[in-house]
Amino acid sequence: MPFPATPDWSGLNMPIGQEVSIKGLTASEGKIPADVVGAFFRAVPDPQFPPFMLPDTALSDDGMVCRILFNANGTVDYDIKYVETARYKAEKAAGERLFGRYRNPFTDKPQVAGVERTVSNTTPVWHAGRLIMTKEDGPGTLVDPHTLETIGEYDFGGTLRSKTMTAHVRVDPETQEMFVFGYEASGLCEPTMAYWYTDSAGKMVREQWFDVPHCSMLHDFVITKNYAIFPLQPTTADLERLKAGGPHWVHHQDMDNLIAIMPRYGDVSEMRWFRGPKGVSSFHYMNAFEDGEGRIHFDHHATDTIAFPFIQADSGINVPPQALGGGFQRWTIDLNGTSDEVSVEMLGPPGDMPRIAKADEGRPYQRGWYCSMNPQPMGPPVMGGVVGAMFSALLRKDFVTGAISGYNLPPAHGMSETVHVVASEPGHEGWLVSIVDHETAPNQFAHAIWIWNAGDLPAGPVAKVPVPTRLRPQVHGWWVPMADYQAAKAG
Ligand code: V55
Ligand code: FE
Repeated sequence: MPFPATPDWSGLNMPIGQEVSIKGLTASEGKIPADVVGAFFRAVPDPQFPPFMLPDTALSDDGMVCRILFNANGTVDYDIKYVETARYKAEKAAGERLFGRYRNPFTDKPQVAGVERTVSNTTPVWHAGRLIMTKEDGPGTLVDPHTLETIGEYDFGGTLRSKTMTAHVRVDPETQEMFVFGYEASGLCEPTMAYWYTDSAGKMVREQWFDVPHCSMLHDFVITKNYAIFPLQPTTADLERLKAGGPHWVHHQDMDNLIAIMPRYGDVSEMRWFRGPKGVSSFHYMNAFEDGEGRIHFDHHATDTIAFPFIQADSGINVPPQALGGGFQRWTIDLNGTSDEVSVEMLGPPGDMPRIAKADEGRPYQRGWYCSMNPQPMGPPVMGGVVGAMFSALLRKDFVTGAISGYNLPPAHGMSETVHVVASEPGHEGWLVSIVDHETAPNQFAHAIWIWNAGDLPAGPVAKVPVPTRLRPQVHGWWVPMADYQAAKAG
């Protein structure tokens, strides 16, 4: 089945379309640390069928749920299966693509009118022993973590009213409550948002709705010990544009970032609004915390304009990935101050896919890690993933000393987001685990799991485990310790 020869579906992004199960992989170099025992879940976009309307984007590719299981005996099992969403099932039955452009139901074939369009391809969320595959345009999909079979749409035990759920939830490390939001909560392009949280068992505590000034993209959010913070991006949706067959998103270089903040257990009527720099785009937030003097700090990767090439094209913007300005930044709002503007501090070079130790969520923290580009590239980046280029460096930021240290991948290597695994040794910073892709010849790829000591990235990987099958890049991953994985129930 031919796919369009665009970066979304060629090279490393060549669709694979196969459910695979390989048991008993072992390290080819180094040794898997004894702490690394558990399940590394990954959300992998991989389309069943080629699009019938162009341009289109890999963001609409069907979701696959991948599990890399690190066994106590040092072997590793690799499994990947489609997430059987309503959309997946409808297209599988028809034997062809039925859904049209990214987040535009007016371009769908008539027989799927009203069928849920989400592909659950963004983050495998783990909470209270449940695995929920997510995408921000629809409900989550519950998956059995042991069989990887799809159970169905997840509505928090019949309680959730929001039609959408973010792929970026936050779990409090002390209470194990899960904090969640959805935008376009009442329907397509509607300026409504939902905010809810559950108890440690995943039971809904409270869902509230609020109106926003415009229907804005909101890919991620942050919590602190006492607050929930919603960063509205200057990227907006418009129903009339969709009805005319147009794109979901247009980025506005002259529009403010808007930051909404409320007490995380409070009422939406307590929400306050702050303004960030115009036109700046951020997808992923590393962390946020309070400083005890009324200031809230949140750390994220900002670019001077939207990074996605397809949204740039729809917005009359043309800045290739390697030319994007911006960087790793700390934005601060002062709840006791008189200004509604955020202040901006530079923290480090550009990158994305931030990772922290789960225990640091929403608290003052010393260190975080993220993917970046080698500042002295040894050749062009490996092309692939939903943004178009793979990362070639892994960085560690120490917020106490200010130091940044890291590791550059060898030439023709690219990496995805890491997961963090806690170490049992006191004072040890833990381990980072990621898939590394090696372009061994034009359009030929070898893949391996690499593991780093999170406290000593320059030493290079401590173990490499080759995976002898073609892998498509993930969007996000989640680490689940073995005891939690084994204790999980399916439903
Ligand atoms: C992102 C990813 C998505 C999406 C919207 O990383 C934004 C950003 C993989 O799906 O639908
Ligand atoms: Fe994301």
